[in-house]
Amino acid sequence: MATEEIIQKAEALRKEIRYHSYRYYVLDQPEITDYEFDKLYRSLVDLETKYPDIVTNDSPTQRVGGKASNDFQKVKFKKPMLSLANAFSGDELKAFDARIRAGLADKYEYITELKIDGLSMNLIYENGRLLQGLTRGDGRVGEDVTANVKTIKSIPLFIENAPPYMEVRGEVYMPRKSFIALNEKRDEAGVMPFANCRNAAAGSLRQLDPHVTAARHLDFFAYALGEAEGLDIHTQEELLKQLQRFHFRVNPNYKKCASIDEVIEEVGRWEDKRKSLGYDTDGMVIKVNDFEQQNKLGATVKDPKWAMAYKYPPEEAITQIKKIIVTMGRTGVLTPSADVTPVPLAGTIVKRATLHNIDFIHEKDIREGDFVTIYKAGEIIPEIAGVLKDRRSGAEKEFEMPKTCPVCGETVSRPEGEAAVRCTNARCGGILRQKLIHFASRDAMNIDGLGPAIVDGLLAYNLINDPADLYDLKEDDIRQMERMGEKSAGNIVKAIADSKERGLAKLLFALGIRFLGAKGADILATRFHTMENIMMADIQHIQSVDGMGDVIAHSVVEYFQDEKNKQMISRLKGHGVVMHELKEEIEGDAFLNEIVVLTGKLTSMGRHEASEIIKKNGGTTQSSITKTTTLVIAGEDAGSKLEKARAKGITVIDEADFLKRIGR
Ligand code: 1X8
Repeated sequence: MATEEIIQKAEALRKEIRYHSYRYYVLDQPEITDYEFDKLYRSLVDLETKYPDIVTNDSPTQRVGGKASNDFQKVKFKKPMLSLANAFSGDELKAFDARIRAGLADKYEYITELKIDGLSMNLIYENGRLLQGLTRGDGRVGEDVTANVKTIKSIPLFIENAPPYMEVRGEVYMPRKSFIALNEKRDEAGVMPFANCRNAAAGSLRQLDPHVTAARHLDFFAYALGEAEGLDIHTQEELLKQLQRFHFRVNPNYKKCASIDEVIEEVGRWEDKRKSLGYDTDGMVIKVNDFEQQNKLGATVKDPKWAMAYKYPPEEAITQIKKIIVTMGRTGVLTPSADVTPVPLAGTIVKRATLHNIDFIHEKDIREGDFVTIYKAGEIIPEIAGVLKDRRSGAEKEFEMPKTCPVCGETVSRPEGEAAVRCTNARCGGILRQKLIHFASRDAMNIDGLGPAIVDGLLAYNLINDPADLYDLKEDDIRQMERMGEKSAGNIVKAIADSKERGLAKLLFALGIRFLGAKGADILATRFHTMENIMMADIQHIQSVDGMGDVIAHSVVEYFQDEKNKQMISRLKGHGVVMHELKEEIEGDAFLNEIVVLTGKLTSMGRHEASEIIKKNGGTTQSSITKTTTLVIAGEDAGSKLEKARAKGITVIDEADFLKRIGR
């Protein structure tokens, strides 16, 4: 049984974790390192595992869990979730303003906010605890997606000093980076990609398994209240500030405007600027600021009369498909894409658009020679929205996937239930080429200079058959390649040798195991420490790790069951490629949890060496002094950083102290 002391300890840990999650996920200003955060989190998990009866529903450990329900319960809203009337021009905004002026005797102000392209959500909090998350549904009745909403890390599960009952409304969305990464994975897996961030967010919220939702990295902006008791708020501006005090993420790009002309100016100011945000917006929302005035204006059955959505025109272009070509990804997937007549779109000249897979082509009935509308998914990836069929001449050509691999000529296969066509020839040069490029890429083994051109050369000269062969290469081998000087050959050999030290996480990612991304590789490395441990782990074991789904677990185990892969790992090991997690290479704790800035010149060693020593002794280094810095090491001629550290009251030590600490 848990004593009162243990219950208190768990509560204190939860409070601390809640605070640091808020710093990290909402403010994007962490005060502690990931390492320290993980330690805190782990202490709570350990305590709750030991005393299961102390687990609370709002514990930060309970974000991903709950049973997969096979339907989403319908729940009626206390206050309907209305939609917004749309405006498409300055004149329509002026007409809106004229209606407001006619409806109000007094002066009024507007607030403009970005319109986030996601899904509206109603979050119900009782005594500060998140009780339910409901989608908008038809506006009167929503769907209960609580288990999935809880996986969104910036949504508080518990709010301090909250009123007894409150509904917070806002938008669940998928950041562009997450969207692009998700679609890349879906393409590789032969699953239909999502057309845009909004569809991806919707699909992710409607998952039956919250683990899947958790892996999708959704986020949330709060901007309104539903039914609420005991809050004394009078304007939208006050509400946004109060929501921030409740630790919600509130989009910072709101502005109070004294007139509709100011509103129109603000709307114009964001038309281009919005494209550089990390998430999709499709317009701006204009609201009368004062709540009493909002009430006075009232609502129609559908929309409030005190607010309006200004919609930006979607950016599209029309172009013609010259040819459909097929390229190969690193797992052997053959991906069709359309070479189009170059056309400017949203700041770049688009020459090619992905077609994903053959099902996508059939669904949209895309043919060579077709005129098509293109747009940029997540503002980046050129996609085909649809075909202009009335512009067909009859000369368009239907496309078929090749029956043989365009690289090696072997028969390709399309696994049942998948949209992807793959080359399964293990010796296919196309797969090997992609594998090698991936292996050497920056987030993998980071082999400087080993790009596609050099890989092509190495393959053409028959110098390598798999990544392990890279470590056998001698300068002379490389020098036989055309246009390869002595110096660059030497540099490549050195860069390859340097890459041996990247550590387990990078190596795992570099292997190109299906579905295992950089983040997943990190998680595995942290959890299992050595390659040997991972190779011995079974599916259940890997699946039990937070962040590892069933699909990744299967894929990892399958990879290491393959004899050829095992042999390659063993050869990599033979070459001295580091096979363990680097963070584990701790020599001492002289700088445990310290965040260190080095400044000035050290006489006994270089900066890089010093920084390695700090890391091996439990610390991390930063290049400049921030709020999180805990220690400054000042060498000779330390300048402004030293002054800054002193002014901030940060501990400063000199080189002699530094050497003493590490026992030299
Ligand atoms: C929808 C949205 C609103 C806001 C932002 N994004 C949206 N998608 C906002 O008010 N900041 S309001 C709204 C609605 O009322 N339907």
